[in-house]
Amino acid sequence: MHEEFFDGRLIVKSGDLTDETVDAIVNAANSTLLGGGGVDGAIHRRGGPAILKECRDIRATRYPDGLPTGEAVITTGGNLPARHVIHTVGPIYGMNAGRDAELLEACYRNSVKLAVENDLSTIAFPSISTGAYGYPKHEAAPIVFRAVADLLSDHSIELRLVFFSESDASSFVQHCA
Ligand code: AR6
Repeated sequence: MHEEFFDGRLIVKSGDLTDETVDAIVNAANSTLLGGGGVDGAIHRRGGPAILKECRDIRATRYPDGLPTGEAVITTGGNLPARHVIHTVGPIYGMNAGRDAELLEACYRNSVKLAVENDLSTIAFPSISTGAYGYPKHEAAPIVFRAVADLLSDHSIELRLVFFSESDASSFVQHCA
């Protein structure tokens, strides 16, 4: 599926995030920045070692204790069609003293902030935290939609929300309002 909102500036679709030809795709990483499963694994597999090398350098120089939840950093896209990867750490659902929604929203906001600072204007997101990190998809949907609506009104950017399955994408559209 493929649905457009806000005059085409938001695309909600199903597919593999690593296929997106955009300025940046966002990685649902963990605080180690050293890879993992899910979309993180797919990005590093297809993007190649240049991404991991930059992540290691970021850990060594800026985040020796790991990237905090809700923050974002940027690397090359390596061999991906996307020019860059923005790595953010979503909240592990239920482990943040009631701050899950705030932290999920921060992932989207800080990723876009970093993109804009780097003069990037097309950004594709996965459904952060809704896999291994257990965020219920119907609960994440309105939080993400509101965050994205605010970001589109504040910046001249184009956003894509890329869901792995057709049913995740249509469930998002059903629950986002
Ligand atoms: N393209 C688009 N969406 C995908 C893809 C893909 N190639 N692969 C998975 N998804 P997850 P999280 C969807 O688990 O919940 C990793 O091990 C998936 O269906 O990737 O933030 C990290 O290293 C789900 O809806 O991320 C962390 O340790 C969504 O992406 C941890 O998992 C997010 O699922 C992060 O967990």
